Amino acid sequence: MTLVMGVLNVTPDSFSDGGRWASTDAAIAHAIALQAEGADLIDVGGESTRPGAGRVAPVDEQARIIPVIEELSRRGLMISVDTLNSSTAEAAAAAGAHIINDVSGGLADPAMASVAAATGLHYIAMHWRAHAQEMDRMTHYDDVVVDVRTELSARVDALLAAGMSADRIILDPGLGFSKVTEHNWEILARLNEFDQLGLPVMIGASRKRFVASVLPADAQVLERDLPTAVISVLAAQAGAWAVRVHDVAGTRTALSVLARVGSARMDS
Ligand code: PMM
Repeated sequence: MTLVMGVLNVTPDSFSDGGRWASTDAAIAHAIALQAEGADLIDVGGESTRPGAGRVAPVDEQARIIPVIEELSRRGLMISVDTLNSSTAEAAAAAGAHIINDVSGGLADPAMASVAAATGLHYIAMHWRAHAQEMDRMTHYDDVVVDVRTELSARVDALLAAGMSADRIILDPGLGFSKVTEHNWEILARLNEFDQLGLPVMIGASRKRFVASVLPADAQVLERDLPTAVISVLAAQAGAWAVRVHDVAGTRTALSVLARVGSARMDS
């Protein structure tokens, strides 16, 4: 069963929810609502990674997210921490996070691999080439799936060398990160080719720009939730470990269709 990871961006500048959850109490309330809608995991982030976004100092990032993680952990929610910084990963682990979600796969902070290994937590390594300011200039691939796979494999080697056990690593091809629209669709079309790496794979398509390529030009960001839910079903069908989404309720409904068809197939 594919897990549903609900996005909780505790940032004033997140592109898709306008920073509505920027205060601690509002963030906690939103996380609890996401859990009630069926999120298996809450992904708590304090630094926006949208194209062009500036960096946030780790101390500010931690001020935003650590109180949220402490409270959610106290309430028994499963939490991943979306961070590029080893100091934040370490603080989040101490605050009760269960998974480190590093969109740079350890490239942004040279200390991340060893710090993450020492926490003993699971670690999501996403495909990444550069920070948000530069990533749209780094979109050359000979074959996007082969190249992303090769670059992820190098990250796995670095994580293993830093002492992380393979059974704690989850991979993510990084839709929208240093990818033009067609790259993202091609990765989705060929998701099964990531099976060769022998590790769980998760997908984050939610509300990204490439998703809008199936919508009218004047569509609003929230209209991306329907195509996102379809992508989540396709990813689940391809065996994805998890999907990272803003619209948890819609994703749950979409995945229920897949589950019903699957059980009807087994019964027949
Ligand atoms: N995308 C964003 C942030 N974190 N983490 C993983 N593992 N995979 C993703 O695709 C991913 C991520 C950017 O989206 P947001 O700004 O809506 O949070």
